[in-house]
Amino acid sequence: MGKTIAQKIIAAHLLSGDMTPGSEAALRIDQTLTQDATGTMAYLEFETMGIPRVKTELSIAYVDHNTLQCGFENGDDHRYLQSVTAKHGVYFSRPGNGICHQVHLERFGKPGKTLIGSDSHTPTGGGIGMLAFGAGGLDVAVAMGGGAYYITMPKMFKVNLTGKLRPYVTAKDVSLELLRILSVKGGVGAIIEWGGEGISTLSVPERGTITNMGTELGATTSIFPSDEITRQFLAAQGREEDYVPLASDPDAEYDRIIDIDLSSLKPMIACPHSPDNVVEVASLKDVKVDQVCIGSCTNSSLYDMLKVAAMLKGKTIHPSVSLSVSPGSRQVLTMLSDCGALSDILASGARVLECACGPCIGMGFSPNSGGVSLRTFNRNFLGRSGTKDGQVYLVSPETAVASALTGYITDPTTIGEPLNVTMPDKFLINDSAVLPPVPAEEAESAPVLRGPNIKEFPKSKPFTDSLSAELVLKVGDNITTDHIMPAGAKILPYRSNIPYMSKFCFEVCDPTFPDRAKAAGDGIIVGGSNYGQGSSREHAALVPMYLGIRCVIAKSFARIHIANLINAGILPATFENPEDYDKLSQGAKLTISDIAAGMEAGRLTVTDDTGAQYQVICNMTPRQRSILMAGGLLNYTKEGGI
Ligand code: MIC
Ligand code: SF4
Repeated sequence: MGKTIAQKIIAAHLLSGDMTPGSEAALRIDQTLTQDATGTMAYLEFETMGIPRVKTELSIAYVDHNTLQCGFENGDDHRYLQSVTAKHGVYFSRPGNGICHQVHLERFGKPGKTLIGSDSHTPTGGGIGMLAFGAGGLDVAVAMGGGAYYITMPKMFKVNLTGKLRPYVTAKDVSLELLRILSVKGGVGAIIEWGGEGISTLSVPERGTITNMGTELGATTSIFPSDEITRQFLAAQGREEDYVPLASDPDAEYDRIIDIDLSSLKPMIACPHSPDNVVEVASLKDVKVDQVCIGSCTNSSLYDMLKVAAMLKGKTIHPSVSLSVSPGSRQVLTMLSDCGALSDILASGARVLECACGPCIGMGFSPNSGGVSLRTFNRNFLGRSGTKDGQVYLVSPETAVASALTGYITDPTTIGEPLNVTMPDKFLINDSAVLPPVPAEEAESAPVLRGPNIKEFPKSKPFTDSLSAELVLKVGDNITTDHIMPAGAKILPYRSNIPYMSKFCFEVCDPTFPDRAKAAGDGIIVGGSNYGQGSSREHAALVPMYLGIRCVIAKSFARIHIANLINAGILPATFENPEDYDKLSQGAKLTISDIAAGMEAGRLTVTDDTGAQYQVICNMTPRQRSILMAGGLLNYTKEGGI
């Protein structure tokens, strides 16, 4: 049987395990990336491992999330990151150089290579034919140290594209259409490969938009072939030598094939508060808009920005709309400026923000109370914008500009002549904001600069054979990591300070949770399906662990979050009978006995204070069981586990 693209890359990087769906495969990782909000923790973990120099082909740390610097915290973290990376052989992309995924696509991504990143949108690299996974910081630290990255072998889905996008219909609309078809759970346990004759009409940045949003489907990752379009992009970035062709075999088999005809697509929009709440833009034409934000790792490429500039040229935005534009990288911003397009954006009345995540993660530009905000981003979870009752919609840059001009949600296909924007033959290359590490011979004496914001990594407890704990919180379906551990300007600066962050854990669902969890001692959380979707932030596991949570029982889990729970020493289990979810009430005292034997059998019995019993499933590999029994990956690693 022939192989899919992902299967070929996995086969070439397989260290142990096998490639049957559902079994555990250990992969050799060629490249790692971190961003600052998850990176401080990842490098603290790397330091604890005591490995002097990274063992990957390339490891790089980006600073793109926490760039506001409202107090000493961000600045201190940046200095820590710059110094710790220099010492250990990691490149450092300075604040302002751009959003990790955009810069990585431009300057470092290589077809056929494996990449893990401490950010859930790392699969953006699939746009250039990389097999790229989002992971928790600890998994990235282990990979930097030369350890394997473990995945549960996914199923293979193929999206077959035919036709060609009509003017003003975009790659973002393709992503939103797939979210409408599959939902935020539809990609769980699968790698999504994009193919069909339609892909030859999509540039690398457009492919990056699509692989970026595969994360919102819950997919393990997404990938495009590496073809002539990829070669041209790499050549324009001055690195044609990184090109290798990659395609699936003609007889490769897929578990599911989805056909999308690009020519028949319409502009789509995701309504509050979930990326899969998708309808046609035209159906919302009477909705008044307060704010429009263009940027994020989904839609901040030069190609996107040139289209935005062309649509804004000679026009003024509607007086009741506030428009922000955040170019994805310094390369994008400089090229916009050199060709005059930046002036067209500025002249329209837009506010140009730094090349960073910015409003996407609630770092400034929060909407007004109850405000309608159209964003070209990938997530519109409740409260993420920083305004609790903000109404955030996800759209393409074209829909964003059309709406900023009219003041109402506007289908861009109704507003003008087709745009004539093309990709440049040569990008402007200036990597001066990427600092190389110090040479190995100077590393030992290189200082690591730690400010007071860097607090100790919290300690987790090993499991004994039985656990008695209170069910401290019961939540519903699709709980995101933004519910568990919110981000935003108020909390993000404390990503290296777990005790402080813990005050905000589950703030959106129940602000009394931190105090109640602490008072309970050992605690259990019960969740619905797709618990922990969204971000890769391991804080959504480390903080509950710090607050005493020992086990989460849910109907199902998101991929990265379940790995983070295990790494933090929290036992994840699923209901054998999903109806049992309704029988458990918050406040119940639960006992789980025979933990070691139950884990080995993959099934545990939970008894509540009335004596009623519930079966829960915990299918784990021997490695995962040992990590849990040791109380988390760091303890396990210290005990010699890798
Ligand atoms: C996000 O988009 O939610 C983030 C912020 O980039 C996160 C990482 C984090 O929480 O630091 C992600 O997607 O993994
Ligand atoms: Fe940054 Fe937003 Fe992308 Fe996350 S989704 S990496 S916050 S731009």
